Amino acid sequence: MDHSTLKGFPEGFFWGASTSAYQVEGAWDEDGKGLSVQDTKELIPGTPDFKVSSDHYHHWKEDVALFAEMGLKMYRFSIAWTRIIPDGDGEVNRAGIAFYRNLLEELRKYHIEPLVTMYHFDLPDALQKKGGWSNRSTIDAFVRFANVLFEEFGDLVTYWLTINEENMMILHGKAIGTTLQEGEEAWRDLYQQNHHMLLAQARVMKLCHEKCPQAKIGPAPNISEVYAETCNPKDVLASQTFSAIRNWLYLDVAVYGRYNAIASGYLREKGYYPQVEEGDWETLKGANPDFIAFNYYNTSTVAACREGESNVSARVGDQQVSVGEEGLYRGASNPHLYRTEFGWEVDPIGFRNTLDMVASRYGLPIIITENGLGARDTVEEDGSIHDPYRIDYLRKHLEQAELAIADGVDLIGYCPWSAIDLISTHQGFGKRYGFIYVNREDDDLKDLKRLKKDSFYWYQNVIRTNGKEL
Ligand code: BGP
Repeated sequence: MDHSTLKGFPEGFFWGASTSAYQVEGAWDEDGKGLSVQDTKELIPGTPDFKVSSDHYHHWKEDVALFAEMGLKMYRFSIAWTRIIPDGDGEVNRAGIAFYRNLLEELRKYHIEPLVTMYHFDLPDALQKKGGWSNRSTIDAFVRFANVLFEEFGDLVTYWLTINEENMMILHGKAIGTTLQEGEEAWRDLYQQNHHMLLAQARVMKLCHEKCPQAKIGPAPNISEVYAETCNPKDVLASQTFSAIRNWLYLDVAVYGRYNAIASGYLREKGYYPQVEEGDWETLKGANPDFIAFNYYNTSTVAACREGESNVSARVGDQQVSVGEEGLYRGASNPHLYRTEFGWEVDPIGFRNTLDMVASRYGLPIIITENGLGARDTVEEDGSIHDPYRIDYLRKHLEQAELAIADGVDLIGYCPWSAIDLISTHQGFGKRYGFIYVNREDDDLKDLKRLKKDSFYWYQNVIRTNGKEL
């Protein structure tokens, strides 16, 4: 809809930025930290390990000062489970607690609201060796870990996120490290893992409300509008099916405590429906999230399968991962969108569509926890970094966010990916997302110096003007 006037961004809007522990911290085995699945997984050839990452563990003070200079009102980061409980369910590591307390106090010093993800792709390897999320006892381990977080940091954290991109961990289990298997057995197992994560999430949300009544907690999946390639009803059906499997399976459980009907039909048809134990539905219904957080990079476009062809990526354009299912949907390209140098489609209006859709379905406040452009940056001789392509991407998405607010979406925060350069999940350090450049390459750690990109100054002004100047 067109709006005669825009409301602008609300007072107190959380202008933020995001990172995750294993992609930014480094210090992979320091101060008692245990190994996570990210430390032990087989690396994609040509990509670096996560031993040093951006070395934030040793630069956190300097980094937070830069976040404050940029004007951040919120910083979304994750706590490494393996720093707090190195083997996942044993002794608590005081050095890990101290690191995050210091970080949180530093953020508070600058009036930056922390938004803490409890688990971002880095399951303790010791738990993985016992079956990881396939093993129901991992639910108890996660609840225990969350309990430690509420007790140790409850005085410093108001906004919590449970699990980052659970849907991507299921749909791209091999790339993210959730599974090593392939084929039907892998899918059956992944949907059982999913059920366990959903239960773990629900129990942690309930625990949060009991232990920290002033706190707010939400899920953090990756959500995107799924377009039908044409208005052929068969293509529309395919897009609805894929959206149920990709989006609503996760959010419907998080908010309503029930499996989405179409996703259930799919799971039953394929023989992937998980084992549900007595009391599970009650547990799922007890979650009651306070807000929805989601990551948004792009949309998907699908069509009905034709002659058995099938290829669609849940993150369309990401050439490394491509899935599709015969009899359900196949990938289609969208002629209205352009792609980044890494092949990701860019769809700012799709962002508004997705915001509108999530707001209409769930009626909860929304925080965007990731959105951004991965690109190769060049440092000029004088140390400046001109990244107009990143500014352009973010500006276009913020314009759409403002329109979504006018549409009626209760958007309370925007945390683009990423606050500072870090390692991509599977495409190395050269694929940069940050407002702050970190001087290292994939195979050369250099001096890890921090440099402000043009986008740093641009975002600083956006925040200063509360989004009036984009
Ligand atoms: C999301 C993850 C992040 C981040 C981002 C960018 O899926 O939550 O951890 O990495 O995508 O993706 P990539 O690093 O693959 O470019």
